[in-house]
Amino acid sequence: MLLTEEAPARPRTIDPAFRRDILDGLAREPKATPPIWFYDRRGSELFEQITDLPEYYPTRTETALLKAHGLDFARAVGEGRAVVEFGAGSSRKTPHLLRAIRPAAYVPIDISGDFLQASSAQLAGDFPELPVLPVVGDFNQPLDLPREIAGMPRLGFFPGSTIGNMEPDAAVDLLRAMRRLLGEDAMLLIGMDRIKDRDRLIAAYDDAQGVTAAFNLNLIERINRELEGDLPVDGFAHRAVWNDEKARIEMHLEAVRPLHFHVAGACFHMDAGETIHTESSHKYGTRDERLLLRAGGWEPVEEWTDDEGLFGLVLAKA
Ligand code: AVI
Repeated sequence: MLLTEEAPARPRTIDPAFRRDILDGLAREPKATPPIWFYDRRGSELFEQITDLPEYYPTRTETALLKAHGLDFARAVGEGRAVVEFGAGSSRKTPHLLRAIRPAAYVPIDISGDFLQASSAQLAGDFPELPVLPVVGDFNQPLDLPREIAGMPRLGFFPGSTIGNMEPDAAVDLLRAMRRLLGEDAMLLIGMDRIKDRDRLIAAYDDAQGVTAAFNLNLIERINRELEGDLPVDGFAHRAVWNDEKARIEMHLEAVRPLHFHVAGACFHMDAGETIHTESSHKYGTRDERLLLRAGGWEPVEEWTDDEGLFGLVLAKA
């Protein structure tokens, strides 16, 4: 049962937030741009391909955990909650959770209206009794939940270790905002990628087929297309680096020669070897996970992980 309002028409003009973030990011020392801008249509397709790569263990491992522990979730969470998924994307993992806990409603939140409509329609077909109430929006900004779930206890679902793409301060702010949005009796099921062998981590972000490189370089093409840029795509190389001090994989676009280019009328220069830092993907020890959740106002109650301890699914309560 898909309950939705018509999606607003997509603006054809330059997105002012994209323009501002890219111009600010390129003017910064060192250059750094927020990872949200990877996800245009092409970027979202490339990300879907990444999730199937042999080197990219997170999606496969988390999906196996969701499939294996349905009875545990049902016991720990109970039936009749409204599931609110943050950044629902293609929602490929969600059916395993919905089947296990039989919620009273499902509220997927995503910034991409097209993607959300398609995946919500698919889920509504697979779960005909379940009210599916999509919300188009940025979950980093204040949001309203649909009136239909007023009074229902909620379970927030934030899979994929998307929390890891945020700086620790921003991650804490988001967890607090989720706590406020979901209310007093809420629970949160969150995927958190674990610290592990450095080579395995780097391979996951620099795969042999070059899909992650294409995903990173697509940002250059998007800037050229949408912001009147003239960055030479062959002037940049994809780099994935493990930053041990900050326990994170960093993706960079490195200038392979001195570069001069323009974006939205502004001129930029890069020396050979200089980089644009395009994404951080933080990884967590078990203690880090608990500390982060507590700082965000959540008390961890249970955790499931795979045999190798690659990835954790943590259940927390408000
Ligand atoms: C979406 N996010 C959790 C992915 C990650 O693993 O940090 C994005 C990604 N970047 C490169 N590969 C995947």
